Amino acid sequence: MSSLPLRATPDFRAVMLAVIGDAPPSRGDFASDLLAALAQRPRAIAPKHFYDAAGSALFERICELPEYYPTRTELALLRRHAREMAECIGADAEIVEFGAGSSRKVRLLLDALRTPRRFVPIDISAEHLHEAAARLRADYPALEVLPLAADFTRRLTLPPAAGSRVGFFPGSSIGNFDPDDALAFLRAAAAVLDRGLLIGVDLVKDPARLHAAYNDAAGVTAAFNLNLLARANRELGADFDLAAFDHYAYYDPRRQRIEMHLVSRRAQTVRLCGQAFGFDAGESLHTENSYKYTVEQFHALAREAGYRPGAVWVDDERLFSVHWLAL
Ligand code: AVJ
Repeated sequence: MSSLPLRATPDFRAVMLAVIGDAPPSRGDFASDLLAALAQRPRAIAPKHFYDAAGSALFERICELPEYYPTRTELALLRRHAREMAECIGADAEIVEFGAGSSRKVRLLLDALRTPRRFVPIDISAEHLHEAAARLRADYPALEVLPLAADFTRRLTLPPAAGSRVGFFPGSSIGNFDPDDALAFLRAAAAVLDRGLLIGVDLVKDPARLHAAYNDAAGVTAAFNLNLLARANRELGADFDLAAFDHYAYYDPRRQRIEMHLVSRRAQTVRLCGQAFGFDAGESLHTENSYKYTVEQFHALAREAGYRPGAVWVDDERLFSVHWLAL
């Protein structure tokens, strides 16, 4: 067993879930994180809690939006350069995907790889994960697929590798981590990987373009953000009035990050798990950061984490990058 000690707190249940790979991370995590988020100032909660079944479905819709360029740009890079990427990954690899979601992107890699030994998709959304794994098994009957329902931001235990282990972390989900946590994640991943990591990273660009990507005209990103409160109502019996909160997302060029918030439209009191929480008018719950990097900044971070940056693929508009980080 190799383990990825991202947080010092040993969490027996999370470890067992990761080993069994067959149960959702506990609803208790959401309850305790939301209670803690509401008790602190400023209020903030980790974006991983967006991804219940409804949130995962909303995220899939975000990926199709005309304003949301990352998914289609990264897919085009994977399509265009799959052979070079497969060359970096090498033969007989075990691909471990962090936050696999629909597992759509990895198909482009699998099609280009020589004798991939096993695919290990890890996702916090168990239902979503197992549906995607079943579809993959049907389409790749020769491939062993070992889904793990787990929260890879907490701690991760992997079964013994079936081949030379390579990480796949597309979508710029690394952008959800503060730079310190991104470094810790990259280091922890390096400890469980053999050959390296293929990772998608969103690039610094025109703030107006970034703003539009997180403020789409159809309101899907707003629904995705507000689903956090809907989830609390569904799962925890909270009484959030969704019409009393606004989706607010903006780019902070100094910190090179999008911030997403849920802002209270008026003074109100919300009940959750037998406790009452007051919101002032304009008070926010910070729900997500999405950091953007230049290629040079990301290379520096990767080097600090112990990787040797290799090839980097960037689209013509320089919107998005995919990096091979060798070990
Ligand atoms: C999945 C974290 C990469 O930051 O762009 C999309 C999530 N949030 N729209 C991102 C997200 C709002 C997404 N990541």
